[in-house]
Amino acid sequence: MKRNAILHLADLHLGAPVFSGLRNAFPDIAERLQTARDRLLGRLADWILDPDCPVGLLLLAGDLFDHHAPRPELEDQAIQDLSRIIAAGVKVVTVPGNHDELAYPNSVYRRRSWPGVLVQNREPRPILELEAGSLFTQKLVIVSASFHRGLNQPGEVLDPPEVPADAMGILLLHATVADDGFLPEFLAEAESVFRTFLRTNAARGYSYTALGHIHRRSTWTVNRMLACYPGPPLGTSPSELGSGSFVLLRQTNAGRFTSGQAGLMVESITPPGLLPCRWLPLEENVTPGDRPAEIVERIKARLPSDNDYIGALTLTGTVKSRTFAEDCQALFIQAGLPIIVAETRTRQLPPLDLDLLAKETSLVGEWIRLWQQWQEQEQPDPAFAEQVLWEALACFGQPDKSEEPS
Ligand SMILES: [Mn+2]
Repeated sequence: MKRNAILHLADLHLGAPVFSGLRNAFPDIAERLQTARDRLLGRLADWILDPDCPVGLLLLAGDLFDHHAPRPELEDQAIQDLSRIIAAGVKVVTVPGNHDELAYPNSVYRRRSWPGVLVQNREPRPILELEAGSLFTQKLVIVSASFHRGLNQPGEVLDPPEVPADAMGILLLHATVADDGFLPEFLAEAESVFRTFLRTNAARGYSYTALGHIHRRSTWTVNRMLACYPGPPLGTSPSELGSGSFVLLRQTNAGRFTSGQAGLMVESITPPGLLPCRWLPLEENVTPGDRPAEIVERIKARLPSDNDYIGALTLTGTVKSRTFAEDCQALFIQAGLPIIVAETRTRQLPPLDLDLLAKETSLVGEWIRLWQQWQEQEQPDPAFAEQVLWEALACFGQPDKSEEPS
């Protein structure tokens, strides 16, 4: 197959420790996730080496490593993997990020010669040119810059050069997008990264801004330029699950205008075998009558049949007990179900004074008195009676009087 696509990676954060809650609850699965993350480049290299793989250029938009001086075996492995990719005729361009910054004397990028093109210039300038027909039908120019702590100002705005008229331009940056309304404001504040205005880049004639730094997959079209943060394909924790896919940039049809300039398109792909495990977001609504064991059963019924998922469960609704989430977590561990009760957006009910409610001259009071009589006469299962109570109170709107959990 002709190699006519660009693989745009960013924020792999190799070596970043996986969520400690997962390690405590399911050590084996945590280890599996750690390995899957840390060996991602090796699996990518295997895929890229396949003659059917369309990737002809690999762009690494920063934070390949979680630390500027990663464990030696991680460094060796990454250099080997990238060297294999390059040996297959695929160009590789790496721009350091703020986690794996170039400025440190012991930076991974300074210790020995880094495979492929390493971006070291502080001002944006062309760092790679590919002739027309070698990857895309047009001549391709990659422009990039590397942030140097102490020499560049935090949040420094980049001023990229115009793209030559005869070429297609790609801007490769570890940066925050500074245009109004693109990112939440707190993200665009000063950090040890550049800021870039997508509208400026589009006006300078770029067809694509290959971004890194923001971990949530985002794709924009600005005028006729595309821009994308790929984010990590496999995250470290329930608060960062990862996209589960990779970003491939293709030329759809030479000369035909589609979404981007010169017909570029961003494709999300998940080649088989590349991600040996994945986070699975789960959400469950809880009512005060629910017991943790029932939640576990309900979740169990919804789980996929494979063994490659790690559930990240968000509980919503109203609970009676402060330890509801912990109790659910303990049951998931006991049942051997790889689910982390990640986030609870539940409210806790205050203790109810039923005798006081029963004295009310209201519909609720009348109902409580009937409910108490029914229990005396029929002796129903107490758990069932309680569920009936909470369902009824929910209908009366009673739980709305509860306090927010502190
Ligand atoms: Mn970063």
